[in-house]
Amino acid sequence: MDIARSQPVRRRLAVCAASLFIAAAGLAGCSAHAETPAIAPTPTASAHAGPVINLSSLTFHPSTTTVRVGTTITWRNDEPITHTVTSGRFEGVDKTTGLRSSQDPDGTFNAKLAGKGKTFSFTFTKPGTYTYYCDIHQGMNATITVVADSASTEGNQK
Ligand SMILES: [Cu+2]
Repeated sequence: MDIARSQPVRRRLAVCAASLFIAAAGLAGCSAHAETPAIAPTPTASAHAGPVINLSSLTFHPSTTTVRVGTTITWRNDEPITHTVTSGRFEGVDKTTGLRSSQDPDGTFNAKLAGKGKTFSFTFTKPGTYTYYCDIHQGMNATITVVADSASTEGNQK
């Protein structure tokens, strides 16, 4: 992949792409787990274990995830190559190839998973939309949506 091409050129396209991801996240939740238990009010300030996102076939699985605030997400590298889990904006994702044209880390998290079985966990303490990517592979682009405690979630609660 040509990192040198990573210029912050197409900001408007990126906004569109991010919106699509959000829409996709909402749709995905409708069918994934019909039997999601009701969300009971939880004691505040205690992080709880959330979904595991797998890194395999040069992709984040799933690429869109919605969790409740306070959830800890774990990423696990399932293949014998190095990936990163890097928060930040990515732009210009090609609809056909899935490859982005640029990336811009924001410093919220940045982990290198150097080989199969390596994991990284991060607890999301503020609602919002968090985009992230693998800074090595331009096709690895994903989004976490963190919703307020009172809202429903579509995450794979363990
Ligand atoms: Cu990668």
